[in-house]
Amino acid sequence: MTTTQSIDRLVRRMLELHPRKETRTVDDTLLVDCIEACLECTEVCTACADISLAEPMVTELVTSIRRCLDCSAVCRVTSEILTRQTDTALEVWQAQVKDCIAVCDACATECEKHAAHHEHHRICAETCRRCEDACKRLAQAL
Ligand code: CU1
Ligand code: CU1
Ligand code: CU1
Ligand code: CU1
Repeated sequence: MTTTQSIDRLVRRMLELHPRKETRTVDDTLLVDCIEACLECTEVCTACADISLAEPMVTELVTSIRRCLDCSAVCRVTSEILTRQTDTALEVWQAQVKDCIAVCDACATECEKHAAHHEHHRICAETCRRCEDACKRLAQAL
């Protein structure tokens, strides 16, 4: 039997299986929320950039494509680095999350400009804002 697990349950389960989970100083929910938001942002920004490439007005979307590609790359790496729990260097987490806040804000700001005429930009901007918020909440706890 195959069961589809929601991504937040899987992320939470894998964190629980870490042998050193008792030594973790960061609240699990903040961590899970941030990893999940980053994974969503990676997916949505990748799709947003790709959809933009196929739009007839693509030359007007160059900046948003660039922002989305940067955002998806940084969010992907953030989700990976936050997933790793063995011998965490907190200063690396802090720097990574700060970078993620910056790219998400830059991407959302650009995609918001196109949100009124493109649904994919509206979804992308909202997803990036959610990720920015989750990263900020985690940053305060680091
Ligand atoms: Cu993020
Ligand atoms: Cu984005
Ligand atoms: Cu976008
Ligand atoms: Cu993003």
